[in-house]
Amino acid sequence: MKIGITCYPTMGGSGIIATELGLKMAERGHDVHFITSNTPFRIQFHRPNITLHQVDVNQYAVFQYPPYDITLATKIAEVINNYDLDVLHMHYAVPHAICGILARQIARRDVKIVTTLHGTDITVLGYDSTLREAIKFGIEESDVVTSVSDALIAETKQVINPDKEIVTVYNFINEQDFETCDNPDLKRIYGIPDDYKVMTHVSNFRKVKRIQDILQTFKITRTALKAKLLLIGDGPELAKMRQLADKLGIADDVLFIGKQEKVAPFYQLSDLFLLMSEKESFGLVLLEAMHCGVVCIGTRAGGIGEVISHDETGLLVDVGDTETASDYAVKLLTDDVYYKTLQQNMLADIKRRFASDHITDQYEQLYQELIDGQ
Ligand code: GMT
Repeated sequence: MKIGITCYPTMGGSGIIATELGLKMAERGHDVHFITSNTPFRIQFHRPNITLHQVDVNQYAVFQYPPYDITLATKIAEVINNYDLDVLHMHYAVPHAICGILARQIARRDVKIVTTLHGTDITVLGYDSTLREAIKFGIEESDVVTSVSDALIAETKQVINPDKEIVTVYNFINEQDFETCDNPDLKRIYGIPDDYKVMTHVSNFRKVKRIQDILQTFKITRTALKAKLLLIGDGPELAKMRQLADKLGIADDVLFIGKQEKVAPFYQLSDLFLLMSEKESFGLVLLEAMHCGVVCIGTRAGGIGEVISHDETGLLVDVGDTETASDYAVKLLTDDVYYKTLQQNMLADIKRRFASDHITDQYEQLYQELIDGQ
């Protein structure tokens, strides 16, 4: 198959999924074309059946805003025609699905469009009346629409109500990048004493991640045991959260690590991972942490409850419930038998439900059925 992929190529979960899926498809012998504003950050070396097409948006005085969407659609149309694409896989309904639909019209070719909903296009933009109809159009005009969780499908129906069936295809990770192993050296490099437990969070520090709840949970947990909190990533809330760590009197035990290209070593030195978001369609970081053997506490928001089964493969709390989160943290970090039970269940469960080959099979079948006209 000849597959075109458009995503935001920076370090977000949607860009990671789009890139890893493209790499898996290329491994299976398909021709993969990334049509993006930058090289997807996980593609660091050349592979024969992957072609990168960069979208350069020119700025002209006549435009108040650079026309990214139209330039992208034009580029996609060019790639459709030059490489005779069979399928376009667009990540995000706006703008990418709409750019794909426009590109198909510009190219005047019957290329099939698969759109994956990742969350923000529904859970944030879907509530914006200036975009809702465009999102609906992008969904309805795609040939197949997938969502990264059942919860996101439910919210899409409630907010957008499109006349379109949406199927859940869960996220996956490249297993080789997230192996379970100890990393005592890194613990030492960061000055973390051996007898300290390590709690970790990774995100883009958007408001929806509720980093304040992670700090609060840590503050309570820390009264019961020796622990450090690693906060990895950068984003709009970072400066405020540094101030909050000071205000809560926990700054000495909170390490703001910043944005990291390779996060696996940080999971490998962690004992617990926290994701306390108020909106989260899936939570790819949970899968990453779990693969490295770290048991997670998440909120009952969006699709987190589809990744973690409460009291079986991890623990869930209501959004904002930092008291229960810290009770759970103390239990996990002091009861080794309980920790190991959840860890074993978790490792078996993710292998069964989120294996990269299993998820790639599902996308490959969707592409093939579209091409075969089923
Ligand atoms: O979480 C973010 O803010 C980044 C965002 C993105 O565009 O990459 O992540 C979304 O897509 C990921 C991949 O499907 C999901 O794992 C994240 O849960 C989802 N984020 C939200 O729903 C807030």
